[in-house]
Amino acid sequence: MKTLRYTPIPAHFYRSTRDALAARLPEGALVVVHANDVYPTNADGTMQHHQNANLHYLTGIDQEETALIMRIGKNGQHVDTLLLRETNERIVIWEGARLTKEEAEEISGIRDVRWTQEYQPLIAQVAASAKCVYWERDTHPRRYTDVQTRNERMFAAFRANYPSIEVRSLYPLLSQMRLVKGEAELAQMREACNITGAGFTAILPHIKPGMGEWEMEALLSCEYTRRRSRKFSFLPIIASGPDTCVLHYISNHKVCRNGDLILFDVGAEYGGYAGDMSRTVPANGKFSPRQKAVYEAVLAVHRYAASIMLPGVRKADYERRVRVRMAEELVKLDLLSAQQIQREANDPSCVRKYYMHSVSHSLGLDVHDVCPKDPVFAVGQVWTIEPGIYIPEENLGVRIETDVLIHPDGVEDLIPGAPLEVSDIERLMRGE
Ligand SMILES: [Mn+2]
Repeated sequence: MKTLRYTPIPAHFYRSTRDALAARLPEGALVVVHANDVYPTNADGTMQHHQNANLHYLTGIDQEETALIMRIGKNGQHVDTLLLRETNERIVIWEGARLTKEEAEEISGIRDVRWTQEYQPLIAQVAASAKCVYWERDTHPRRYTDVQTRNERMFAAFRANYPSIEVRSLYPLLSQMRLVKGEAELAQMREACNITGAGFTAILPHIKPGMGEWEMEALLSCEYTRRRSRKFSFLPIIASGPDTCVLHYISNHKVCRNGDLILFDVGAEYGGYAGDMSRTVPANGKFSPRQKAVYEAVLAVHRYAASIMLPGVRKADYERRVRVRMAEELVKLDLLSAQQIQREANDPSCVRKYYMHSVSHSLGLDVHDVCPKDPVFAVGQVWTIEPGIYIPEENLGVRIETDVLIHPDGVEDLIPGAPLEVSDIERLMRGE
């Protein structure tokens, strides 16, 4: 067996995801899912490969130029073929060995593994009898890109050759399936969250005024990598002073000053799954009275959100109730007036001046994981809880984010070791 940096999920999980998908599809359907491309930079450079999440979910194969073809038969029966980039001596010497057919079978549970050269003839063969095709095409509502993905490129070629085959959307089905995590996935997510929290806690005693945000990024990267994460699960946000109010600040280029807050929104990847955590700490190790008041307000809203994230609750209603709770705190902080709130008691949009994002997103193989349009909380789902208050006129922003798993009676914090209370943060920063 090829050894990986992470412990892979057993193949029976991937068999179960393909079985569950096939059970939702009509007889005669064809499913095609390709790996993501390796994107070029300049000259002979490339970016690090990032696998297509749906391919990962259905096969566990984290290798470029991979494709999955499923033919759906009667009563959810299915015949699966995995196509792999052929490995050769030159590739072994320059890039290291790629998966053999045997290794790919062991990871994915797919017996029929072929080299990619067989892709076109196989497509020609299966298209002849297909009634419809479910092609992997990313239709995330906030997706915006000019870049054609490998799936779109392969789809365009397929469309040109087989214009009469009906095309249906695979994305909503997989989005629904991926929302509830399997036991094996939860093990990976717990590890991603453990690494995310433990790495952060480990660097806290080293933070001092005068330190560069990039130095904190370097320390975190070291802690995550030593714990077998392959990369940050998204570009880390380490924002001090005024940039605590910049939601997606990623340049991490400033030196933090005495009296600044520092907002960390960071996560480690493990085995393809994402951790995602935010904490806000004082550069000098001690919150000022105002910083503490804002921090406690965000923490109170966080606790409230966690208490109402229950199975059966519509996410949209949950978000609205959190805005109502946030409004109370903003009045206490003298940021909004009681009159302003009264006018919109049921859903105070005035909170958006200081709290402009939503409180929760689904988490999994993707950081902003796929999910249906109007989700309802259910057991086995993993969500972030991340309220924030941002006051640019005071150079003061606070976000507190945990990742939680929904149980029948409430949520479980998947990053239990990372400090939430002011006193715990200050104690850890003193090195105690
Ligand atoms: Mn998040």
